[in-house]
Amino acid sequence: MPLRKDFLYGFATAAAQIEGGGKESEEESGRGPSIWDKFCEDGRTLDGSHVNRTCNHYGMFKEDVAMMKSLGANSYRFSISWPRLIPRGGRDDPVNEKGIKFYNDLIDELLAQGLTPFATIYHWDLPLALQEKYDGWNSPEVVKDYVRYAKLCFDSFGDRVKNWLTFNEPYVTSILGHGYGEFAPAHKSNTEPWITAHHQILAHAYTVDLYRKQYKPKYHGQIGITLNGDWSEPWDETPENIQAQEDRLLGFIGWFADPIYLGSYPKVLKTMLGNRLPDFTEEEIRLVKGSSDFYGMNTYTTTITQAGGDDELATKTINGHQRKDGTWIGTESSLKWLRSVPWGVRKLLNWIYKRYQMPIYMTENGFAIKGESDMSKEEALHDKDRVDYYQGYLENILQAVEEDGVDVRSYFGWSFLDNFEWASGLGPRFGCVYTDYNTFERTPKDSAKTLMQFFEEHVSK
Ligand code: PNW
Repeated sequence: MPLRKDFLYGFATAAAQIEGGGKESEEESGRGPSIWDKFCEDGRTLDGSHVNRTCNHYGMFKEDVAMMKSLGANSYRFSISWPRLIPRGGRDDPVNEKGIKFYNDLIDELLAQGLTPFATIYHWDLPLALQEKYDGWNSPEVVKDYVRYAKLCFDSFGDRVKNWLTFNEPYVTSILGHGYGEFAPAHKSNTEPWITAHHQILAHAYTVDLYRKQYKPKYHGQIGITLNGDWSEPWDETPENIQAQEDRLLGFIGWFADPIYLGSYPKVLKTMLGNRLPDFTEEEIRLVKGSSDFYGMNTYTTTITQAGGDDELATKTINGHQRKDGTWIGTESSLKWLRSVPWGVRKLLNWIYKRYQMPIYMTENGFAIKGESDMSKEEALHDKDRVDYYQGYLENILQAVEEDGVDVRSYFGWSFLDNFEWASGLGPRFGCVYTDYNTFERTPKDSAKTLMQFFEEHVSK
């Protein structure tokens, strides 16, 4: 059985990582600062780079859409920037009409070229004013402001965007942004991750409720959330390591997916975290349970879990020791977590499909090659490690669909362009298309062709 006729495929990006716009453009475009502007201005990016200057997608979106089209994509996953639409972010704050126009133009261009828009409402760029006003995701106030922002998105773009993601990877916001302090807003805490996650889940649920009641009946779109999750293999077959592996998957993926698809946080989290894990009221859980029309999945790698980890953020068994196999191909040292492990994606797809029983939209998967930023452009265009990564992952995804019966409905490679890789700056290059950061010239790499050729061959006509 080949992939579904209506399978969506293409590339994924996020606003803060690609829009930039060159010198002074933010003032001209009216975008407000996000927590990532402050993160950059505080000198926290590895190479000193700034979200203000990335790929100039803001000025070049037409060329970008044309390139995606010429490569053969049938869909595009992008994110909408909250501070571009509402510079100060709050529910009573003014709207930036230039921001609305930018996304209208992008969406119209996509549709004119025959690409299906797949929009993420929140991909990490919280308006800075909300961080300063009430401590951002730590405050329940953010839920109301988020819902108003989402409503503006539906009112402005809902007639043309039929595929919505409320949040990208709330795990990363909570653990890296509010636990380890490696991402904006750079808080180090062993209580904030669970509070900020809780507020993201509630904001998601209220937004989905709003969409289903007010927009779905007229627009017939679908809405869900996308969660990151990586497979983990037990260190050995002893009961303690098998238990540690299961706890790892539940503490990582189940933390969000269990309440959303099954109606409560995993027991292991409650046991381990005690009162650090907030409770949902009965009314809230009625909204949270079943609040995603599909399972949105971002995945990159695999680990091996050994019981008895020492993660001070949670407790020992939630994370366990996360080990790697020395033969797995790695990437830049700033991305320690990323290894190419193609067989892991098939196991993960099966685990997710069995536990949550939802159609799966793969919304991110990709690789950055070690040393790519030091390569000449010519070298970087022949990105063999990335081609191998994609071929390996895609074969395993196909097996999960054809042999195991997993219902996969989309695949977006991360990423379209080399772009701003958050705290790592412009160093790691995840793009299937090469970005020259001086001229903003784009050139497709071999992997862009590999990826699109695969779908050309395997999607039913
Ligand atoms: C995802 N980790 O982020 C994001 O959705 C993208 O914006 C990002 O560029 C891409 O993956 C590549 O990193 C992650 O530390 C960031 O495990 C960090 C982790 C996982 C995902």
